[in-house]
Formats: sequence, structure tokens, C-alpha cells
Amino acid sequence: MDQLKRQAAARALEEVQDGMQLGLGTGSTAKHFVELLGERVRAGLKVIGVPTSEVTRADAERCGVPLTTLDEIDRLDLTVDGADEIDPALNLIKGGGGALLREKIVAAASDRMIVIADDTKWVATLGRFPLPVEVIPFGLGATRRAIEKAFASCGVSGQMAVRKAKDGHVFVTDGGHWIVDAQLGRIEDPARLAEALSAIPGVVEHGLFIGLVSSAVLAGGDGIRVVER
Ligand code: ABF
Repeated sequence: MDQLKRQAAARALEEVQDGMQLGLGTGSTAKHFVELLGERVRAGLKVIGVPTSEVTRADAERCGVPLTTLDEIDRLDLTVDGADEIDPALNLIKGGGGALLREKIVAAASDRMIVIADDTKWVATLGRFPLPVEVIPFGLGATRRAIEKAFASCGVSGQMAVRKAKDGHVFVTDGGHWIVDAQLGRIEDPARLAEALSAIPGVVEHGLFIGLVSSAVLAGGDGIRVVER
């Protein structure tokens, strides 16, 4: 599996050109991309990156990839990131790694986004993977009720749980927020659900990435498949 992730990362690296400003994703697949990019940088490639998490920042620094912020630069040429699920419209569920907020800010600031994954992430309908919703801890009861209403208005329902870290404490995002994971099963209209969740005041962001991806690089036993939007 790790080999497939690295192959997908290597294929995305072919799209990187000298002088590009890059969004650097989070997760085990995106980490391969950062490592391979680091090799190219050490061989003379000139790029600059914006990391989507503190973990990726540390990885990029270790690999020698120069970094900047979206305060210093306006736009990114390309973001390369992983996903938890990818559907045929190239809509995604992201956030299993907890970095969805910065990932979405970076993706939205990019001219192109390539999602890289092993082909087990490809699904006909989003929703088998629990949908992460990043929330403000204040007023969480009210926010959860509003989320349930949003789900009902979009014809979905399912158990919600505040994400815990490995040590048993509540998982806290890089932005200082919490994540509620919702087991929805099938999301027939992800765009509508995305809109409904975004309208809730206590929701900081959610893991539905709608219309942000330009292409998907999927690595499987049969080789690499590139799907363009
Ligand atoms: C990030 O890492 C997330 O949005 C997604 O949750 C996860 C995918 O991880 P991996 O590449 O390790 O499967 O891209």
C-alpha cells in the first residue's frame, strides 16, 4: 500500500515545474510527495511551499523544501494532497488526519489541486468514511443539534462522536478546535450537505471538498490512473 502511495506521489511530482508555489498536503500519501519533492529541491529545483499542517511543516523542513505562508504570497500554482474518499465527480472526504481546515484554505488558494491516493480511496458515493466536521468547543451541544438538522435536511443521518487522540484526550486541531466524526454511510448530495454545514455558526469547516480538485492520481495493482475533472 505504501508503495502505491509513493507511486501516486511520484506521478504528481511530474506536474511540478521550476518556480512553482506549491500547497503541501498532509497524511501518509502527501508525506511521500514532500519527500520526493525534497529530493528534487536538493538536486536544484526551485519551488516554495505552504504546508497544510504542523506535521507537514516539520517534514518539509526536514526534507529541505523552502516554505512560506499565504500572508507572504497571494496564490499557489498547485496543491498536492491526499484524501479519505474520492468520488467520480472528484469530490472528496478529507480530514481523517485532522488537517481539513488548513487543507481547504490552501486548496482554495490554488490554481490547481491534484489529489493523490491508492485506489482503495475511490468510491461510487461518498460517506462510508466518517465525515469530519471541525467545530468550536463553545456551545458544542447546540452545534451538534444544528448539524443533526443539517443532516436531516439533506436526507442523511448517523452517529456523531467527538474525535479522541491516541492518549484518550479530545483531539485538538492545529487551529485549536475539535472534530466531530459523523458516520453517514451514503451522502447522495455532497454539495448540498457542504452548504448546509457551512451555514452553521459553530462549524469551522467540514471535510467535504466540493469542486476543488482538478485531477486525481490513483495508484493500484494495475498501475496509475489519472482522472481529470
Ligand atoms: C489528509 O490525510 C487528509 O485530508 C486525509 O484525511 C488523509 C489521508 O491520509 P493518507 O494519505 O495517510 O491515507 O490528506
